[in-house]
Amino acid sequence: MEVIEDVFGEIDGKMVKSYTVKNGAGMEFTCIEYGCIITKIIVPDKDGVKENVVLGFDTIEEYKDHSQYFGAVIGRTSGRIKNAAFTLDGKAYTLAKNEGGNSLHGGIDGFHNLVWDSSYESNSSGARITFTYKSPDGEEGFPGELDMQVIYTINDANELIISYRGMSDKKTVVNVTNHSYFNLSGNLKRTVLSHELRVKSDRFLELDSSFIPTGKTIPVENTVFDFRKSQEVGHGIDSNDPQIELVGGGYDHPFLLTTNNQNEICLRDPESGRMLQVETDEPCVVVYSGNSLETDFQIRGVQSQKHLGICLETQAPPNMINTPGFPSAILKANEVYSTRTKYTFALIEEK
Ligand code: G6D
Repeated sequence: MEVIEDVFGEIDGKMVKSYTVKNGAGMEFTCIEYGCIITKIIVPDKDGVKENVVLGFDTIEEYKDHSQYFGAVIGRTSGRIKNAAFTLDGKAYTLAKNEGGNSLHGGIDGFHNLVWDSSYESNSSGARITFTYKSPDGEEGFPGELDMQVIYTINDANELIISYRGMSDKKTVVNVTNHSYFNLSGNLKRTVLSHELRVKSDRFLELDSSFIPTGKTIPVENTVFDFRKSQEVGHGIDSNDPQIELVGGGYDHPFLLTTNNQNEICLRDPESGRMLQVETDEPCVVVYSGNSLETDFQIRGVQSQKHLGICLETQAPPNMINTPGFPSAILKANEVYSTRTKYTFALIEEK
């Protein structure tokens, strides 16, 4: 499979490489060493027209100036950690505060804002791009020296498999995800409000005024959070559900998954015929409908706007280190952190 290595740009004097993979089924995938960002995923529509289906830029400067984590790896922890603090084995840790008094998405210099080392392999069945980073003990306030790997594998089934692997010399917390904004219309022709979403989830996590889970789970039954059967993303956006209104008219919520590795999530765009199926070994997916996308810049010539993309951030529920009774994303010293999420791009008619 063809892999094109190139120079994407430079940050603080460090060159940032890009990798573009073209498979035999019409998919083209580009990622860069800065934040392991996925900058482009091109797949065909029902008429064979190949167009990009993620929010992304072609320059480092635009990512620095406008990106809200577009396509980036998120870590050490995804979501928010209340008061940017937690206690582990009786020891209190204070994280970088980058959203009011809380920690968001691993802090100011979280994984999204670092230049990773990289390598790639390619053969007739697929291509694999491996990003590595050694996070020093205490980086952004997190304990332990953490060796992290992020691996993107692309094959001829139009599958993107993202595998995360980490090991720390001290007990710590790790909860990594990818923050791609998907838009299956092709080259951002429309918002995602007419996309249809299905999620295998019976309960979602209530958020507080800082968008941090309260620890209470809410059944999706009879709410606009019920995506057990495919529903338009926009069907609940204007509802007066207090949780929809809280986050600015949309979704920004962790959904607890009822299965793993069984096509937990399906996003479809009937107009283009494109479909994205997602399966994961993670317990939860944060569905974020791009509620806070700004309107004062363009993305490859398209004016940014609210709901221009939807994020499907597979992960452990955020802030669980501070919420007893939930999986807490604790990684013991010298144990392996390992998770995997598969994104399959297909056509609605095919399935
Ligand atoms: C907003 O609350 C949301 C987050 O979930 C999202 O990741 C971020 O925008 C980009 O803060």
